[in-house]
Amino acid sequence: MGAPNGTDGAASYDVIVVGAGFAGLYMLHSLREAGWSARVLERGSGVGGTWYWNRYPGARCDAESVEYSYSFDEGLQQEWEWTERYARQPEIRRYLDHVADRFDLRRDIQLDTLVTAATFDEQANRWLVETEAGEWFSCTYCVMASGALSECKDPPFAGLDTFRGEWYQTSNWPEEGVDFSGKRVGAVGTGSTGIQAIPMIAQEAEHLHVFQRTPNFSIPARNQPLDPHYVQRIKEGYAEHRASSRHSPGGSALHTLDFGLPHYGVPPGPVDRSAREVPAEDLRHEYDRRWEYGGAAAMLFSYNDLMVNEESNATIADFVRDKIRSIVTDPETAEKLCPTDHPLGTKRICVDTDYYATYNRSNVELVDVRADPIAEIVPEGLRTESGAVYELDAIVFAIGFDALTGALLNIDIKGAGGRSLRDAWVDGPRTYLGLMVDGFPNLFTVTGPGSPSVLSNVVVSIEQHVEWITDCLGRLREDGLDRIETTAEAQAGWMAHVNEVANYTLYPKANSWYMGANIPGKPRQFLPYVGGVGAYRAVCDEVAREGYRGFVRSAHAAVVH
Ligand code: NA7
Repeated sequence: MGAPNGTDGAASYDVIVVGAGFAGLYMLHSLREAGWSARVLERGSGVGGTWYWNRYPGARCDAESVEYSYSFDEGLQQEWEWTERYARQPEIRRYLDHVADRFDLRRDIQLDTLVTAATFDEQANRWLVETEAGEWFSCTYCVMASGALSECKDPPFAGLDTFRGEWYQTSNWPEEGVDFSGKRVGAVGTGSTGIQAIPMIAQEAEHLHVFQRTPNFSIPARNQPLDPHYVQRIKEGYAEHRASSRHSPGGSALHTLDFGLPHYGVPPGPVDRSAREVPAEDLRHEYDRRWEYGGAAAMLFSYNDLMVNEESNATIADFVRDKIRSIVTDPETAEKLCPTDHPLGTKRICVDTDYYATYNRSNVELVDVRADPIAEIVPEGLRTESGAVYELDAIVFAIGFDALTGALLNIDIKGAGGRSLRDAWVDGPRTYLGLMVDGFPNLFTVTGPGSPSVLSNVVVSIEQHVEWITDCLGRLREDGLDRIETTAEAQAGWMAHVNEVANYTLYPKANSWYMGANIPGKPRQFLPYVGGVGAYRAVCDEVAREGYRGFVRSAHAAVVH
């Protein structure tokens, strides 16, 4: 312990992995299989990452369970039984616990360990990783598997400490749960999280005020228990199915199936046509079919120009607004729930169960805090700028995350020449392929900014990154090398490409967390790579085949102090 000026005394590994979620668990397994010594440092008291922390009522994945799961082990994917079309948080957590046990991962995972700093010692060619408890670890390679949506926003409201009731953050929910019966509850935030939690809290609370700043588009999930025959057919073709997902735009291949869920039929696939060419009646019929099928992918991947042409996008946005008006009985509330400030899909589209219908309940009230912003929290509840006071016994904050960069910048990372990542990214993140940052040798990011990450079925993207990194380290070892870094030119070229592709789409038109717009002062930049999972994989594979184009590989182990 405690050797800030060198590696003496620090526990030494080939690789330190930060985070034990989907990414960290597979990274550890993959590294071990390749013969590396590795240690995973995880701040939670259990494995699971996102799925460890987000235990709020209604927490559920909005990608389908048969696809939102690992594909790297045929035995695992055959033996695990998902019970619902969209898995609930406790089920995903059980799955990740099972994975940790099945592959004997726990002995190399250190829980309750918050990484606070990582410093590259150029001469020793080693990273020194420091934890909050003052422990030190030394490693040749460091992999940040710290999550794209893991750094939650703290409530920024004055007076919170004076509140007489209880308040909760969805992303740090009490393990034992919360009983809202008989309580007057306020919910702040109507993104994917709020939209899942609100219908559940409404069923329990005496009264629920929803404080909405910006309405979001939400599509019905149409969740259901999984039919055993459907699962059996998926499992029979799992290997091919997963291969198709890896080369698809979004990491999902459900639309390639010729069978589907009972009652919902064959998943609707993309239509290779502009929505502008389709007569209004046919459009409505097609969108209706997809609305009934449920889920975001069926809606977003319908006509081929929805995400690049505003006129086309307006056809689907109008359709969803009409649905909202048809579900919500009070016309004024319905209008407040209709998003009008961004094209559909440019903010992360939500997937819900009975979200809009919840506003028909007599114990639920929508408060527009765009028109009358939250001024402060007061002992008895929440006060808006107009002076209105909403009396509350509990407040639930579902106000989002410092996405993609938050978890990385929370660690004091210092690379070559003592340069900090915070300085390097002061104008926004710069990476090569979302995998490495110029000036930070031997430091990898899993699903980092500049990679498909949150714009994909993220488990597919995680597996791709983990396998690419393990192959990369293996090639270094085979070639007698122990250092890899990217170049300023390669990084600039990749960032130009990331921006060019984003600017071709409608995504930059929204004040979304994809753009960093949800964090005051965060530079505006489209953070993930929108070129698609399959295309991105092809680039990464080609880079490796061409001797790691855009990277410099070298040997440093011989340097002795
Ligand atoms: P999101 O999508 O960032 O949503 C956060 C919500 O909280 C959104 O409605 C925000 O309104 C609202 N918010 C944030 N700050 C405030 C303040 N200060 N006052 C009022 N309202 C506020 O986060 P989620 O957790 O729902 O979803 C994140 C992702 O996690 C999700 O897409 C899935 O991939 C999993 P705003 O839009 O900023 O006006």
